[in-house]
Amino acid sequence: MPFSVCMRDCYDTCSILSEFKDGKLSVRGNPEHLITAGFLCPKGALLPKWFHSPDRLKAPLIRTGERGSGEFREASWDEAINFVANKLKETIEEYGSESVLVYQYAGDRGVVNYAFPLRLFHYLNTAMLDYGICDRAGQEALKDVYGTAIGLDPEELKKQRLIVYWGVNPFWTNLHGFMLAKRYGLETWTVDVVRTETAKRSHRFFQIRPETDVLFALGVAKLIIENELYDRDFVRENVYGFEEFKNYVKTLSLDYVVKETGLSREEIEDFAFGFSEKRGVIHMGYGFQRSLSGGEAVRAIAILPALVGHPFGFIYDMKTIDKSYAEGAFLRTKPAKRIAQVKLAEYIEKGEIKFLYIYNSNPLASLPNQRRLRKALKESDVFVVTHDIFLTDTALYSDVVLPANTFFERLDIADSYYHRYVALNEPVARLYGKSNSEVTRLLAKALGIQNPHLHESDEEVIRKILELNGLSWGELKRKGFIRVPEKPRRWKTPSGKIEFYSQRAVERGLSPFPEYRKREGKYPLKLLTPTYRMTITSQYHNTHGMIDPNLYMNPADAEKRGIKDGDDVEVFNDRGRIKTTVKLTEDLPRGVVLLYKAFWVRLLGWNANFLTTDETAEEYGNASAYHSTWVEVRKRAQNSNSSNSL
Ligand SMILES: Nc1nc2c(c(=O)[nH]1)N[C@H]1C(S)=C(S)[C@@H](COP(=O)(O)OP(=O)(O)OC[C@H]3O[C@@H](n4cnc5c(=O)[nH]c(N)nc54)[C@H](O)[C@@H]3O)O[C@H]1N2
Ligand SMILES: Nc1nc2c(c(=O)[nH]1)N[C@H]1C(S)=C(S)[C@@H](COP(=O)(O)OP(=O)(O)OC[C@H]3O[C@@H](n4cnc5c(=O)[nH]c(N)nc54)[C@H](O)[C@@H]3O)O[C@H]1N2
Ligand SMILES: [Mo]
Repeated sequence: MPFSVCMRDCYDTCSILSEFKDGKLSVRGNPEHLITAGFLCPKGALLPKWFHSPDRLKAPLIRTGERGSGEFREASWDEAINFVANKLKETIEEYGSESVLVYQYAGDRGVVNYAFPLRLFHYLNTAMLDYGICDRAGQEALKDVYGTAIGLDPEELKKQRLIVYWGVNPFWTNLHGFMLAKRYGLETWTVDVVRTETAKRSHRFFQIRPETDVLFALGVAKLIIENELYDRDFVRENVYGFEEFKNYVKTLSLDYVVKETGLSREEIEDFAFGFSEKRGVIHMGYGFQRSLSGGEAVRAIAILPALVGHPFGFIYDMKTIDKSYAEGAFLRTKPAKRIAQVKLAEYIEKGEIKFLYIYNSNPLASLPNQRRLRKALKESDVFVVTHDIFLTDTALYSDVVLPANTFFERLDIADSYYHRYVALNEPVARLYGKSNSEVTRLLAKALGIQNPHLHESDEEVIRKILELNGLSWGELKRKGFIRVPEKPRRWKTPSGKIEFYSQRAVERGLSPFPEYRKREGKYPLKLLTPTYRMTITSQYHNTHGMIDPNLYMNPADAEKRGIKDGDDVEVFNDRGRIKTTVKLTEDLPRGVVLLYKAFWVRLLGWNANFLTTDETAEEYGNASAYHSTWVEVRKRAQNSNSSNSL
């Protein structure tokens, strides 16, 4: 039975046993893989439906109508590739290589499939993306404190008693991780604004007001320090700036923490006493740091596990192998112009991008401030190529659309940003489209590029990467996965210690200690747009249709506005206006409303990103700030059939 890997942008990176029989694909979780543990999540179980979807693109498309109109004609691969290659050449001749941008992200995590096309763009010295959409603020913040964002190996949880899920919803986003912690018998606590499915399955739930996590963490640190509950020996030897930090939290008023966070004094004390007694570890999510306060929050929370004596007592990111060979930055002869991902619309508006090559991503669903982005694309002369499995919103706005295949149709390997396994993905069947690396090789050929790195086969790249990392191809083929052992490591900060006083933050003009800034918007309600259980960002909406377009709201906020459960409402701010129905729930605190993130606009008529802000956290690498969005909601007359005005 061939081995597959679920290549979705997900913590779990599951090993799958696949079978293709009588023209039908079936899948099951690999029982030998510690994390996958023989079961798939509800989305994973639906992978055959995705693979067999009648919507899959079968032939390349060339735009014939206005951009966004959906008018295309079919073309042969030869014609489409030559068209793209000629346009690429012309753009570089006329505007220079930096006017070309390759935009890719979370579609497929295969080592080759994710990175190989970048070789072409490095070779051509084009502009490259400065990733900021997902986990960037936390990456920078953890570098400030630990010099790295790579934390605990989840298998180490076996030796722990308590895990705190802070701003993460693993029952939906990291199901196998959540089940692992339960299997290991850990006590689980959740810190979230929303009473999520994870919160409901946790031993304790701390319901915090949005963007006040910095204060909660500092309040907990103050109690741990002032009650002498911290690990003195560990702190003395391994922490830089402890005394200064102690003086900093001395001035913090716990009454103020209570007032801002919405947590009671008892809850803050319970957290401090319980966390230090049980020497807790913390899984910090990607979700909660996507706000203007996210970076400071991660810096503050990151201090807590160190106080109780953990050298790397957090879960955030994992890097087990060096994959840089696949990307081939060595092919560049000039340093890259970097374009902040969340600022794509701004660069298009300024006319700095003339050729946009998009793969593995659906920015016309996933980027914030959609109206601005769509307008910029419509009004500019940028030439857009999208390589995708489906006719996404992004594909609709493109000049050329190239059909991609799925990971069931090619060879690849994948690592995980959560656990330490590298897994093998073998081809199972072949239906339609071409892989990202196949298209790259075709483009290189059409451009007359002879450099051998642009013509290497997938297997050659994989074998080279395994060799560079000291891993065995034979073992991988036999078992379907390899555990990459962890090497001893130290903190990569300027002091070589865990920095409670961050020198790196000071260099970026930030305070040496995490700081709280109260944030309010022009509109009264905070809009959260977290992940949805049955989709991966925008994926699967078109293939199994299980989405939830409701606006969730606290009954008290609804009552003030004369809104009842099930009413039609309008949600709006300066950026956009969407129409949907409301569901009332006590799972949300007052002042907070929720829409799930990034469904297909083509299918729904709108998505949450028509409302979200494209402001970025500048000191944190221009990280996205989706959750720093405010809106107002009003009731709509029943049966008003006016459509969404996007
Ligand atoms: N409002 C709001 N918006 C958000 C977020 C949020 O929390 N709130 N979260 C953000 C986060 S964390 C992320 S990571 C981004 C993700 O944003 P995107 O990177 O845009 O992710 P997806 O929507 O999954 O789109 C991936 C696309 O890749 C395609 N694809 C899949 N496999 C392949 C392949 O092998 N080859 C090619 N060429 N294409 C393939 C899929 O069909 C899909 O259209 O969204 C962000 N958007
Ligand atoms: N089912 C499913 N799984 C996924 C994805 C998906 O789309 N669907 N996407 C994948 C991707 S790209 C990513 S990045 C990860 C994201 O994984 P998670 O981080 O688990 O997901 P999110 O839902 O974005 O955010 C988690 C929580 O942050 C909370 N939150 C928001 N603001 C605050 C705040 O100020 N403070 C606190 N404490 N909490 C806050 C939200 O209420 C939400 O419950 O999941 C991956 N896995
Ligand atoms: Mo993400």
